[in-house]
Amino acid sequence: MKIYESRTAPNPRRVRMFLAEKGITDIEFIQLDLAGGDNLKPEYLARNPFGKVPWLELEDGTCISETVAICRYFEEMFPEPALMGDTPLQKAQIEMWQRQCEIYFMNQVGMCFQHTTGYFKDRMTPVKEYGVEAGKNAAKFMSRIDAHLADNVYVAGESFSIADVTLLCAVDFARVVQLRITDEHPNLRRWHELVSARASAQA
Ligand SMILES: N[C@@H](CCC(=O)N[C@@H](CS)C(=O)NCC(=O)O)C(=O)O
Repeated sequence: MKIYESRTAPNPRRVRMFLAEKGITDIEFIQLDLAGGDNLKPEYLARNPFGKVPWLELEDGTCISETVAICRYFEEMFPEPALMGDTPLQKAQIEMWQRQCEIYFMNQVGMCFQHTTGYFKDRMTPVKEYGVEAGKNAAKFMSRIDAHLADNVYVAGESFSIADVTLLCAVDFARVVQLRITDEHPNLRRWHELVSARASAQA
């Protein structure tokens, strides 16, 4: 199996961390230069039409893109430790938090980055005001999740899950747009120290 990715990008880090939690090592990682547009080369678009990393290529050539879809594949193939829930209720709660962290925080951080820095201006039209607004949305989320973490050890409750993976990778990436954990986020800080101490956070 191969994973096409970029070492510094936040979505590939989510997959690497997920795999590290499961102890899956038998994978070849292929690095693409995103700024240089490697991911948009015709030979890659033929296999991964949306051109985003990460994507997984199986031995038979089947390609799976989307971080959570890749994680779902590995969760089904290697169920232990469960990172997407065991019971129907846990599965629903983890998916709920995972999506909230992704949609209302990670994607907002991404839009803030792309639209305020113009990093991908060769392939999109940056709209600065949109980026600034996205940054404000991301900042609001940090306060909301801080309040939630006052009563929860991990994002989805008592157990570490894919929701923590998404939030950690997004919080760490948010530094590129000067969004940082401050004294106004004591619970988020406690959670960040806890999750960053896991070996998988180095993946
Ligand atoms: N929804 C996708 C998002 C993937 C994504 O946006 N990847 C970024 C890197 S973190 C990328 O490939 N950017 C290159 C580009 O947009 O050309 C996922 O969850 O995997």
